[in-house]
Amino acid sequence: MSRALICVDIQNDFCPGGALEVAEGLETATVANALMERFDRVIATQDWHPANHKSFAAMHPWRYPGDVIDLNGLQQILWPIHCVQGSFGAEFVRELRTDQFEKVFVKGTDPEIDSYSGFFDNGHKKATGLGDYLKEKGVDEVYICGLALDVCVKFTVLDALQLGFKTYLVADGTRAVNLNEGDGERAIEEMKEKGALIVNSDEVK
Ligand code: VGL
Ligand code: ZN
Repeated sequence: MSRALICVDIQNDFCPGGALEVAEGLETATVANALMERFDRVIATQDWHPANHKSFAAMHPWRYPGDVIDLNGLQQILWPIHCVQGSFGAEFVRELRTDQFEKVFVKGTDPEIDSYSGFFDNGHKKATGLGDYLKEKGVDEVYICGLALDVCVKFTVLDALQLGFKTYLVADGTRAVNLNEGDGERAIEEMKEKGALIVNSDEVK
């Protein structure tokens, strides 16, 4: 048995003061840091958009963050400009022990399609390499924390389940955007329904 901790998008733009701030987002770094030494390997994902990414409302005249459009056949929520490659907002938060990362997988690099999951783009067309990497290393259990619970963490968890990993959500190591009230709780329900195990960090031995 080999297990990995996957830290999803713990980046400045998703923390208070950032472009797409999540309340208490920084708490996820504290939890992730405390968990790292209990794992065989620690992997991170990083939202890493080109400046012209079409998930940005600013790319679409008269559209605003929160609007939903059709983007190349997929429903796309429009977001504020965030996690632009090379920007401060795209950096991992300073508190995060990035020296413990064995490998970082970037996502959202194609301007024409978004990528919430750390494994695949939203159309499930291209893989980031994370799934193959974990299989190659013999990982069978993944513990997932980070940002945001109701967006990228949720889709990363659902893909991990589909790929056959025993998948744990570290609930106290995530926070939700809550575009709509209750999104975070609904995300947890959906993950649970689809087979994810919900734990708190103090239960991870
Ligand atoms: C995310 C919205 C847009 C996330 C990324 O990491 O949860 N959310 N891009
Ligand atoms: Zn993004």
